[in-house]
Amino acid sequence: MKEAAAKTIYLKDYREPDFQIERVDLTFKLFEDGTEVNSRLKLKRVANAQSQDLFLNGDSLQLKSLGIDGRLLAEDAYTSDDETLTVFAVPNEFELQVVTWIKPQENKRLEGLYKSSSMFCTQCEAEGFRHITYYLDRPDVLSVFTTRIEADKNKYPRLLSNGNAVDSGDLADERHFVTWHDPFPKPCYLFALVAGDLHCEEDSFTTISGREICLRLFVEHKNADKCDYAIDALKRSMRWDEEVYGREYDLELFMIVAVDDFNMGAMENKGLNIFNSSCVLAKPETTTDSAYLRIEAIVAHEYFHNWSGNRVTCRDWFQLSLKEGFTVFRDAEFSADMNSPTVKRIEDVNLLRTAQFVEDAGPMSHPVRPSSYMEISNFYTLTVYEKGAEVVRMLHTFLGPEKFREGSDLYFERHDGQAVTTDDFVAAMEAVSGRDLSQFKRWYEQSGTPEVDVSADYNAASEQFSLRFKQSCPARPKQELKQPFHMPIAIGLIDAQGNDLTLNAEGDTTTIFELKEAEEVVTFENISAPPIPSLLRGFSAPVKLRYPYSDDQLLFLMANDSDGFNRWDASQQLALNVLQASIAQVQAGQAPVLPLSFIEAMRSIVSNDQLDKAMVCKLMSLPSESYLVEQSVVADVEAICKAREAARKQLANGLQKELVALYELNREPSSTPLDLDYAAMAKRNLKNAALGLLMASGEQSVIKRAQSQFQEASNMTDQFAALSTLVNSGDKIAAESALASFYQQWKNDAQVMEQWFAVQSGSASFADLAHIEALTKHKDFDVLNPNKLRSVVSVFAAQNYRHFHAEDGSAYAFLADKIILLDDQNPQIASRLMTPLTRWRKYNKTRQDLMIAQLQRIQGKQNLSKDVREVVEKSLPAS
Ligand code: B3K
Ligand code: ZN
Repeated sequence: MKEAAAKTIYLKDYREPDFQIERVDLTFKLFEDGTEVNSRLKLKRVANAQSQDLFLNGDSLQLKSLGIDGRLLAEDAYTSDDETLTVFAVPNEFELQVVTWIKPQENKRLEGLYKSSSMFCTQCEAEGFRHITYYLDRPDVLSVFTTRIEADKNKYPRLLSNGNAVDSGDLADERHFVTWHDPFPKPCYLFALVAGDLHCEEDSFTTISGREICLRLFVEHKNADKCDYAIDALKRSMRWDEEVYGREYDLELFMIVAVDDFNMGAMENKGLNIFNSSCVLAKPETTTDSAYLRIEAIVAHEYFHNWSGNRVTCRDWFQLSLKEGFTVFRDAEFSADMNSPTVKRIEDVNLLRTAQFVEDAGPMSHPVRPSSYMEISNFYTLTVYEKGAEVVRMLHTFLGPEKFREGSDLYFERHDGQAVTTDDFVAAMEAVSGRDLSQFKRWYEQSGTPEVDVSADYNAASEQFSLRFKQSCPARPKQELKQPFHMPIAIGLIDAQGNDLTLNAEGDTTTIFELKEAEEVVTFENISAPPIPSLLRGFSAPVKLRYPYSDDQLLFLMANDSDGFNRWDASQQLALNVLQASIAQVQAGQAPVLPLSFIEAMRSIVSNDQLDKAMVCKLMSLPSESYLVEQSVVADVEAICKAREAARKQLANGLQKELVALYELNREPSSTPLDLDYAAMAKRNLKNAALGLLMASGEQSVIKRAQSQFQEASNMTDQFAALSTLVNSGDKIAAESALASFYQQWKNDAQVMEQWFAVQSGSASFADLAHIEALTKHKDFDVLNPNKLRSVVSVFAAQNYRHFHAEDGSAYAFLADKIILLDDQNPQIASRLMTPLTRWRKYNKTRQDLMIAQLQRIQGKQNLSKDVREVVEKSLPAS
């Protein structure tokens, strides 16, 4: 892709395709020096076509021959450049035969067909198929695919593609073939191919209507013992989608393949999901509880796409949130049902606040349905995914579960086999509910995080309690003026004894107020004494809500709110107030001191054995550095790190007795077999949180405790928590010895090694830039493997604030070096690495200048990919 050709694509320019492809027949001949792709497309011109010519997308392809209806085309019948093949004056209906030659072995972009370890695999979303053959590479062209794969029989005994295997056999020269047919019309971004020598773990699932589905998980032979959990999670997902959404699986076979080199988590190709190994492989000795939960969620997410994404797909890539926002909402509800709804909600909101709000306040800010892009890969964002899921959640809140289900049934029924828009999704919800959701649709169109200021007024004489809401939304790039949003605000009122007031005749204690105007008042009648409002329960809208709670009121909410999410939110608000005061103390040159009332509040949390253990973990964890940065106008990195460390130390000292008790109470003998039940996970989590906090005291006794846990652990959760505690202990010798022994034990396990890299890179007390540089030269590091790159470089930039933001700018230059290096090889990953540099506005002038200088250096690179170029251009200050 040449620089000069990069241009902006606009939603307003959307036009239907001139041709549809009724059938695709592909033959892949896989060889060690390249692959021949033979494609036969049955094309039909649509009624209102605008051109006599056919334009097909293609990128880095070597065209070997081109024919129409069996006749080879003369050279003047077509033309091709870097991105398009134009065939002149084609008939209305015809078969196009294209033969291309590609080099998967040299493909480091991990897009199109490429090799990972010894296997061939594909990644086609969003626009990878054009790296395989010439095609109408757009999601609104749906076709029925038949795929024949030919390869060496010994090296590639497994040949997989979408749908069902319909033919297979031997060929000359020790080669063989398998032919696959997928009866469901699909866009080419859902195409997949895998060829390799793989172990197959097989199981089955009986659908609600009694059909037997064959489930197969393919992994490298060395990972044969890491399959069970994902298969189990898949079966749970299949059942849940039947029960909660009435969605049954449609093919006879569902396959997942694990690959080591993958740009993101996983991909929902029809009938043949391809997963990053780290998001599917698991066994107790190597997998932490949080990884188990992540695997469960991702397996479910990709499976759910079979309906929300595959059966009903997107008309164009501006509609990406149609499938992603909806599917994230679906997987979040699934995880909530499988585990703890409150804890899941807390984690999702935390991600939204610490990362999506930041994205929405930065230079890459865009609406859930963007209106333009240069490179669509840059729009697989937290806004499209997570904020998109919040938008679906708000629809769910407005309609209630029954109407929402009716709406989703109608959406699937109306649009099965179609490529549609977010408007179509909302229209289905309008149709079943009779609601007018036109104002609501602003959530898809307007970028930025809305802000809601609330004030209260109590009138004793009339026994009325009023809440005044004012909403606004900051101007964002290309979005100056904002119209008010239509948002659900879940409200409860709590009396002085901590009881919820009944708010209506039905006896509800939470009411949904629908805020629509810029300013509105809601009044509650018959309120005999001033209550404390509990606002935005369950985080009912993705906004920044402000209410002038006193610290005492926050303590009261922490103890009494019947909404678990808001109890946590009150704790976070309180901790934030306390930390902000500590930051100010550091800035004033004083030693930061926590108020006694805060230490006491934490004491009552850690010693409360009535609370859900997972909730205790959440309530006792301080806001992260990233959240403190997000909350600052200009983030003072040193002060934030110092204040947070000092707070942890004071808590560790002040609560030592309780934390030791908590640790002991939640220990299990190491011979106990790993229980993956949520309560058991919460218990381990709480024990390890206690250990981690205790370590902030720096005492030798805690190091000893962590060392024995490290040695005795029989599962990765406990071993890794101990390792992390030691790495962050500040005791270099203890840290290094644990890391060395962990390395010896796990150096042959790629997933564990990623963790080993990450625990170092994220630790400010252990790893400075020199250490990070050494890690990038480690023999187990591979800059072209996205997992390894993320576990060192991204973790360093996102978590190791102190060293990444070193005031000499050395780490900014280090990051820029990596971006420049990767830009030619894997532009999607290079572009993802840009994120920390786009945040320069949050820092002081010295750092701003240093970050901008690196952005300029990146901008100056020859042949910059359009992925990185888009981010650089949008991030640099207007000159
Ligand atoms: N749909 C894929 C993401 C593809 C990203 C392409 N750059 C995974 C998912 O969201 O399920
Ligand atoms: Zn998805």
